[in-house]
Amino acid sequence: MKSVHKTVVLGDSGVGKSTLIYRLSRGSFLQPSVTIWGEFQTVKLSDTIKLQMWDPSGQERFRALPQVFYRNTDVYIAVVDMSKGQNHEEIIGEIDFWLTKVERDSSDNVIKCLVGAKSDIQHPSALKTIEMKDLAIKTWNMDYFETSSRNGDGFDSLQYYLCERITKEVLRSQSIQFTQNMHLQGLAAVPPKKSCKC
Ligand SMILES: Nc1nc2c(ncn2[C@@H]2O[C@H](COP(=O)(O)OP(=O)(O)OP(=O)(O)O)[C@@H](O)[C@H]2O)c(=O)[nH]1
Ligand SMILES: [Mg+2]
Repeated sequence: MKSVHKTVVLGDSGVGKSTLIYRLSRGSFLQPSVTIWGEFQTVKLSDTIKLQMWDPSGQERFRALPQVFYRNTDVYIAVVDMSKGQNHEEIIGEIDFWLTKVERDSSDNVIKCLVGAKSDIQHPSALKTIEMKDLAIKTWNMDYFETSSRNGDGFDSLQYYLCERITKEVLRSQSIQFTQNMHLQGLAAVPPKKSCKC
């Protein structure tokens, strides 16, 4: 059973990716420095689930990361900044840019969600939670969570969601593996054909 799941956190510079990873791993807020190129670290989500979290820089000048950074992703978390007050089109444009990087090399079973970060300083004209949920599900078939790395709001729901989805995915792939093994054993049990006597 796979115990470490590659998780890529995506979004423009300053949306709050590194603080989100820090909050997931340590349960607290750290004033980060801008990410240079990309970083990764292992985060223990539960006793059985670890995430290897990849944190690509959102800055324009570091966007040429090799595709290997995004390859074989099990989970991706797309992040938008709720303090900006962006409209539908702006959010779609921003997230689509990042999704094209991961979706090129990810399987249909990848777990994905959208996070509206910095809920503690949400802009008055930011889309409401219900509108964000609707946008996420209709545009990308993703679930939506609102978080604040500053005060920890929304992290319980996000962690619960990730644990539940990953556990289901692990069980699903184990059951496929089990069925394949049974099939192979079944084939092995078939008596060999009698060899030709001539
Ligand atoms: N109020 C508030 N500020 C936040 C929150 N999360 C991040 N910030 C601030 O937003 C800024 C950017 O956060 P980062 O986590 O560095 O953003 P990033 O997406 O990793 O940015 P890059 O590394 O440039 O791609 C920092 O000044 C943080 O202090 C939050 O939940 N609430
Ligand atoms: Mg960063």
